[in-house]
Amino acid sequence: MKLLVVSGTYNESGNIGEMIDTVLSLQFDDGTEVHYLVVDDNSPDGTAKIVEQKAEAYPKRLHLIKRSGKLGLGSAYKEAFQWALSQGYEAICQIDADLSHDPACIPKMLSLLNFHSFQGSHGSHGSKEPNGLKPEHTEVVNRGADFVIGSRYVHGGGAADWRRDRKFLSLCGAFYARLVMGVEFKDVTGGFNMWRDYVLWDLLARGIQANGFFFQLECKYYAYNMNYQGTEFPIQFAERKRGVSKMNRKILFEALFLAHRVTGFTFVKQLLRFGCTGLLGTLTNFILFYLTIIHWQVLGLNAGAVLAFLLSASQNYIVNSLWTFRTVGGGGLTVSKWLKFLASALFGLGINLAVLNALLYAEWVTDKLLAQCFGVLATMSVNFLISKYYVFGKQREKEVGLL
Ligand SMILES: Nc1nc2c(ncn2[C@@H]2O[C@H](COP(=O)(O)OP(=O)(O)OP(=O)(O)O)[C@@H](O)[C@H]2O)c(=O)[nH]1
Ligand SMILES: [Mg+2]
Repeated sequence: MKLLVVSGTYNESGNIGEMIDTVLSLQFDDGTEVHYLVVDDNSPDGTAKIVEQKAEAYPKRLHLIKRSGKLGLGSAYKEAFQWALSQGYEAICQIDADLSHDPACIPKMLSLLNFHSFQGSHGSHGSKEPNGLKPEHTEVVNRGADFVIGSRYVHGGGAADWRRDRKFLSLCGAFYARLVMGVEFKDVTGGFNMWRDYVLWDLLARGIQANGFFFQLECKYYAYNMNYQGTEFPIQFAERKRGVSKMNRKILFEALFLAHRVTGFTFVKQLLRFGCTGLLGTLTNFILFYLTIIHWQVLGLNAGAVLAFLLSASQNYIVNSLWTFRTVGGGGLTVSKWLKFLASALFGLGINLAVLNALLYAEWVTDKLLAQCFGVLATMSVNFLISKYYVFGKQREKEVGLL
């Protein structure tokens, strides 16, 4: 196996020397040959110079791409991936150059990868050749993972020296990305990942839009939706000791938006449709309530209310199934999903009552109508999530163009 470790660098002169020595002295049981590629964006602190000096100590194993200016980590990786594929590397490992990721994990991550060559596209996308490069895949065998994610949030992983607020923010970010993008990995924002070459062929052919921090999420999202097998390997993330972080608030807010854009705003569209369906259901409920109890007087108060609830919730189930959560190849109407939906509606009613009473009891809100607004909001949010992820299943939403 030919392995290329890749780092983007911007002002990492305090770290890059140690990174190079550590990566290039890694030992592999299976005789894997490891090379290291640094993509430097004309760092003012002379990072590239250090790499050039080191190159003499590691002939043909240390590579450098020098770019004209700070073009973003994502764009650096895109260039690195193209170069790696053109050189015939079979496994490519992304790692930050600030010593936050421990290179000692690389051999273990590599052992989780699928070692067999692979022909053509694995998923729903054609394996077009990025920029005229030619893949030489021979066999169709798949054992082990197609990509490995260095994960802080699986058992054994962590970020011990992170401040509590940073940890909280990162966890929220990971949760948000999972929620919106529907990718079943615990750590989607991390930058320590390993890929088999054929996955990168497909990713580059598909086209990755992000040039910055969001690149990490976008790659995982597409690879997941192409049905490639990803696995998480526990890593300990260490706070950088030297150099300055390039992370800032703008990048974070941008990522919040990009998570939606990359999925074709599916989450927002579903939320809006769920809301409209709920309003329609409420109207049905009122009409039934009025007809059976007040107009025709065929049912008592409770019986009428229960019937109105059952019929309007069933209507919601049908509309949500055929419209809100209509997914590619999605399952259609079934009794079991209908029962699950009714149960979640009942659960929602419980939440509504709990929030309403808690707010009034604690006197956080004195106006009953306002308290009920919060109650309905909480109910809708919970019901939406239960519907999306439980009742209608964890469908892999086939990216943009779903709705
Ligand atoms: N080539 C290139 N590399 C970059 C760029 N921005 C960041 N990097 C590198 O990407 C890696 C991760 O960046 P960091 O600044 O450490 O970002 P972070 O890990 O999210 O944040 P901290 O660990 O808190 O610093 C490091 O190796 C950086 O040098 C860029 O614009 N171009
Ligand atoms: Mg870092």
